[in-house]
Amino acid sequence: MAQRHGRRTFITSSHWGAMEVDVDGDRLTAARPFARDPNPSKIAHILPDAVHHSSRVARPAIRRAWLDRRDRSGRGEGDYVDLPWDEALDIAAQEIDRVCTTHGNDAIFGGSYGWASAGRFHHAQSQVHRFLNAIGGYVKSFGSYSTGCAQSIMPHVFGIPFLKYTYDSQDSWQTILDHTETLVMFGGINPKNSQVSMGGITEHETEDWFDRFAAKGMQRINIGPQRSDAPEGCAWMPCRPGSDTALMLALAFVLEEEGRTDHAFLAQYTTGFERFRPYLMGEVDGQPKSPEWAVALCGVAAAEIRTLARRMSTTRTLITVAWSLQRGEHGEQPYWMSAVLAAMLGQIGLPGGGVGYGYGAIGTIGKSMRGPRGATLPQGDNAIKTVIPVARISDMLLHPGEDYDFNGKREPYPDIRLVYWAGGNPFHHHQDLNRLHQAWQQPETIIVNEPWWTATAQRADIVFPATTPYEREDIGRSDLDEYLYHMPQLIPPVGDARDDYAIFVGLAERLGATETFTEGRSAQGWLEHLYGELETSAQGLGLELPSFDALKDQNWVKLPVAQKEAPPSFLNRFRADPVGRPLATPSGKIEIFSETIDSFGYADCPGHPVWLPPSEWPGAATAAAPLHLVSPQPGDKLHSQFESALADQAGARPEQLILHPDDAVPRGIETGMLVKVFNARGVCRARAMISEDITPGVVALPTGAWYGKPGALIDPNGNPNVLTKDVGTSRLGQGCSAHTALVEVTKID
Ligand SMILES: Nc1nc2c(c(=O)[nH]1)N[C@H]1C(S)=C(S)[C@@H](COP(=O)(O)OP(=O)(O)OC[C@H]3O[C@@H](n4cnc5c(=O)[nH]c(N)nc54)[C@H](O)[C@@H]3O)O[C@H]1N2
Ligand SMILES: Nc1nc2c(c(=O)[nH]1)N[C@H]1C(S)=C(S)[C@@H](COP(=O)(O)OP(=O)(O)OC[C@H]3O[C@@H](n4cnc5c(=O)[nH]c(N)nc54)[C@H](O)[C@@H]3O)O[C@H]1N2
Ligand SMILES: [Mo]
Repeated sequence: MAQRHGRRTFITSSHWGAMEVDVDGDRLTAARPFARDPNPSKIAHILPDAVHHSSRVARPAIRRAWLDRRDRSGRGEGDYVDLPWDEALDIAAQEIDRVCTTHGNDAIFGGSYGWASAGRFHHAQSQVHRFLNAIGGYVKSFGSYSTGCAQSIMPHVFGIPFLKYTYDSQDSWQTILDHTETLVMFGGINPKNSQVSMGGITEHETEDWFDRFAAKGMQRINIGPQRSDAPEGCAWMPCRPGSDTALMLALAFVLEEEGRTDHAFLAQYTTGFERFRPYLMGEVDGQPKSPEWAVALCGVAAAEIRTLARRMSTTRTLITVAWSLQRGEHGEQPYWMSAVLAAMLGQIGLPGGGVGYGYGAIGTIGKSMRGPRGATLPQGDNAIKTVIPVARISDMLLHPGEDYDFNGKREPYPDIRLVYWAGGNPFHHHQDLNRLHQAWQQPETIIVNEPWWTATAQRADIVFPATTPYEREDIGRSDLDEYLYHMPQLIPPVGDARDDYAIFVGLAERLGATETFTEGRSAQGWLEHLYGELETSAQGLGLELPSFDALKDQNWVKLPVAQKEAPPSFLNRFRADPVGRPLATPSGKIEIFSETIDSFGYADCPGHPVWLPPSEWPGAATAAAPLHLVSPQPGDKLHSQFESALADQAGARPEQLILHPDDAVPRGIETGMLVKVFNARGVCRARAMISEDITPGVVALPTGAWYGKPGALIDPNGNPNVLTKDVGTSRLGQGCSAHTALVEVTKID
């Protein structure tokens, strides 16, 4: 235990910021945000209740039907047998060995998507991936629920991995403040979402930057279904979900019609405008993509579209696009089209102009500092090369051996016999949970490491109780943050919980992979090793870090990596020298038409951006499902984490559903009433909250509630994923389509 004499309050890091935590004996007693944070998240306060909640997994548990007769039916129905660690590890190791020997390692799915906890060493995904690599490999997943679709489409357009574009090429808040005159935010820039950043964020700044933008007189326009998606004071252009591409096309149409397109830029820096223009102007399909055409789709008046297009072409304009826009069917299109629109404006590569993605989605996007990198647990090599798009898990489990398309490739889904999950909660995060529940019956064995009895743990055959970050020692560090933390062990493990590392050491020992997995290091040895890496990386930047022992004493340190003007990004360099510094696309230029994508022959993602209506959106509303459901991230928490403690608070569950008075009044719904939200895929409860700040015809229910018991006719807590649609964004991106869903809402008497 790292408790130093007389010290009962410690600082620790988390995905939502640093926290000051009071400890009394073996209990956390209070937690509050670190005083250095100017705009802290409120998530901290629930920490002691959550860590000591009765929903913690106390001991290794094996589902009785599976233990007795390897019966896969009944997952989710409870009835677990607690076992001592040694016995449970023996059983799990034998089962892993059986599957590897009988079916090969490509019968193990270890994608294990999820956010887990902050802390460099005890990062659950790194641990599970390293372990599975040490025993011969596993089927992994590509991309994320956050940006899976963007990660597939955007490299075709800019020739760079999407996240590299985000972090290495987008303007910093400072550059935006200095240069941008018009900020056009598709899907907003939401400070609620900026609360979190993977690995940690100490000083939350998004709202302060917006205050400065306002003081400078920058025009800030939030385009989307909810006013609250952007800070107060921004103009709001209500727009139907799923319709942004139509609006972007109409803006492009006005530029072209009024002679505002920067053709010199297009000629020098892009390829394929001549293939796109006939579509835009309606020469190929008889339908000009005019504002008058778009109004029926997006709901924005034609005159407003024209005014905005003119403003964008006469001022330094930064187009920003929220990640949510690509989390829906045909999510490739608004992403690609936003780049085409920015190219037509000719400002890509100019400070404060062009297009940027995901500002506000997480708090560190827009920060320009780059601290020392490293302290990442190496995952080893995966001998199995099979990879599925992350959000296609139900398809994979339901259709083994069947071919599917993904970004130009056609491959069969693997035949999965064993699933190992650590650090994620698919029964919170995946779409169409009733379908996932069916798919989840297919594998022979499911093993989960979890601190809490989440909906996913409740559907596993073997559950290993994992510690939380407060029960182990770690290093807290993100290269997008100025701070470095020693995360002390605050309390002993709750119940019989073990660190993920210790769990995997136990399995590796039984499977003859100890040396490969541990490299002879204890957890303490790894911390010192990883810290050494960080020191080396810091030296490369001319920074002196405290010794690890000194950091332990200090608890945290602010590194002198002050925000500075970012070095020129690849787009600035490309603009300065398009011949000498070409993009890594086939043409060396920004691709408005992509021969590569065209060659795939996908009707749902052709060779240039097009308007493709989603299968479910306001334009396809039916009498049975007349309302469009958006399911944003929760403002008061991180996904489903700490849900059991939050749900205990009076009135906290079911989750709140926001709906417009025009939709509430005819249904006799008032604020505070319990409502039923449903469609053909599922039913959940929610508590109504009536607001003028949402577009009529749209309702919003945040993610994060734990999915209830299977077989229940109605999910009591309000998890929107009983309602969402489980289809890929297209054959190209195969991202998740969470924002594509129609529902009906009625009051519950
Ligand atoms: N409808 C809809 N659905 C969505 C989205 C949406 O917009 N709409 N968004 C999607 C997105 S972008 C995301 S990122 C996902 C998020 O989905 P997830 O990342 O799956 O959500 P979390 O609740 O963060 O899950 C992390 C889990 O790890 C556990 N955990 C924490 N620390 C540890 C640890 O040290 N060890 C172990 N073993 N476990 C640990 C937590 O208890 C928790 O159960 O949801 C997706 N789902
Ligand atoms: N507090 C908190 N912050 C978080 C998280 C959390 O769990 N809690 N999760 C983090 C994670 S993992 C991620 S990936 C990011 C996600 O960041 P985002 O993807 O930006 O966030 P969302 O909350 O999913 O969506 C933002 C808004 O987009 C709007 N929207 C939905 N569909 C459309 C559309 O078709 N068009 C337009 N114009 N708008 C649309 C909705 O009104 C929604 O409120 O957030 C991160 N931030
Ligand atoms: Mo995400």
